[in-house]
Amino acid sequence: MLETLEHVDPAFRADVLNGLAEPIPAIPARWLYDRRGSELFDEITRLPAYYPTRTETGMLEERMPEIARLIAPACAVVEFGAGSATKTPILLRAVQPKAYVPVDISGDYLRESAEVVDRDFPGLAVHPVEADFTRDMQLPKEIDGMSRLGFFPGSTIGNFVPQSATDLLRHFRTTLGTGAKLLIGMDRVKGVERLIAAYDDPEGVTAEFNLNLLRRINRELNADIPIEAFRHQARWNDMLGRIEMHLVAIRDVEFAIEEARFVFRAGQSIHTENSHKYGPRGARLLLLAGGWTPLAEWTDDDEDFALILAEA
Ligand code: AVI
Repeated sequence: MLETLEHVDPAFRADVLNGLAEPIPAIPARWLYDRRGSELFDEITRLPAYYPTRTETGMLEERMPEIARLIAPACAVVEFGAGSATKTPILLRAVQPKAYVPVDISGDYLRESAEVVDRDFPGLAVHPVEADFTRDMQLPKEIDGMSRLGFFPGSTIGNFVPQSATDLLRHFRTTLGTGAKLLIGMDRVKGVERLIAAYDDPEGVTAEFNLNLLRRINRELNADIPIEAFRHQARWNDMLGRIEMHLVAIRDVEFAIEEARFVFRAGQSIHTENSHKYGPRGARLLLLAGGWTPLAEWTDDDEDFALILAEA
């Protein structure tokens, strides 16, 4: 029988083995996004309880003429992330840049979405960059000298703890240069019930998204974690202003990952994601600490989500 051995990312292995050995076990959220994880996240964005994507897209549609007036003239749009099939075209149609630079670590996904933009926007130069945007990176020389707009939608900034979020914003500033602008989406603080529902939906898609991390560990790292011994939990951490996703052991459980053995007591958890929520002051302060001066801010009628335009 022919077995296909999946390529093991050494960084994944190190993050899982080190993270589970910590006094408070935790695995960085970026490992939630294998192919299945990305499909499940896509499904999450369409759930009735998950308001951020719907709200931000609606705001982009409604407020774009006004946003575009403040952005002009942006010759190059640099998107941190591969670009969403719905949000990116709204921005590109309104801003009409000369160049579009999506930056993403996942080459396949990046190329697929860049091809769609290339097809739908004839005359726009598309320069995809396969890179981890949290690390040092080089923008294509074709956009040298062009005025730049960074685009970071989806409240992805919320998945970084404030210290890393500030580092990331500073890094965007260095990458884009002085005088650049940044359009960023940030989820607002709101009632705990709605937040919990958004991260623990009745359909169970977010639970599946979280548990998929254990399936990935079993498959890629030759582990034997009994998936049914863990359950998904979304917690609101009021002190730190964030939703946390955990995988909680529902009974005492022992498992092996390669040669390492782990024991979890019932009730112990693996912390898998943070999603920080910001009030208006907090959001602006974060941008300022990251080297960006807020210029304008838009929210929906319920003030669930904010889009902020800032300048370097
Ligand atoms: C990608 N990120 C902005 C999502 C969020 O809302 O923090 C990830 C997510 N996790 C569970 N649901 C959505």
